[in-house]
Amino acid sequence: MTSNNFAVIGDVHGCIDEFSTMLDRLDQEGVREIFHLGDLVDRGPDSLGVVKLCRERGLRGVMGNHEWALLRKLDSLKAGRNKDSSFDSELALQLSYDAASEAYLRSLPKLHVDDGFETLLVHGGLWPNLPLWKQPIAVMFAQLIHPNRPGDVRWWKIDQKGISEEENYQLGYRRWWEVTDEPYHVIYGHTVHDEPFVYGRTIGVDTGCVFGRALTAVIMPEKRFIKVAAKRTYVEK
Ligand SMILES: [Mn+2]
Repeated sequence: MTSNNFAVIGDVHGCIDEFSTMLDRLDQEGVREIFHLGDLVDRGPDSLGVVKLCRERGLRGVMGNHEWALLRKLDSLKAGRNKDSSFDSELALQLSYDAASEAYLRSLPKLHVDDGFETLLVHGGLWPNLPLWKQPIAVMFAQLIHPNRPGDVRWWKIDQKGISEEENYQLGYRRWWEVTDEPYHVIYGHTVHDEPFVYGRTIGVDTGCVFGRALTAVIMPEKRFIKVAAKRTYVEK
């Protein structure tokens, strides 16, 4: 039986086994359509296998910061500027031999809006007081954001410069989901939560599969969570 709902899967990061198990589970649920939230690639065992499965299954989704970095790396390699980015060259090289997967990743938008279900998908997060069409590329990176400075992000907890969350708060940064004014439901990944995290109308579904925890999907509009436990710890957090 097919119903009029849809499912959104959190960050897969190359965890092909858990991803295919999840697709089977969602098929059993009879959801109308399955979406992903980006960060399909990198860190885990089979990044391109995951992209291939997305293509074959016709999944739609949004771009994550790891796809963005991978494509930038590929662009650098093609232009003969290998030193532009620290991203794994091996994966970029593999992608360069798979035109269909490259095209699929390049086609991913930074936001997906479903007006019927009043739901928005984004990998990282949003800035308040900014229309969707003005949201920066950094929506793929958002965790702590500066609400008045679109594009200005810091990592949650400890950022790349070793600055604590408390110090970042003193500088005006906030967890994006605490300051969003988006009226639709916002489903996001990127920030690893221990459990699926509902705050206001935001729903975080990255539960750290590649770190040995679980792959999570949410079925909308019921807000029902489906979890597939990680088979093992692929990388240490
Ligand atoms: Mn991410």
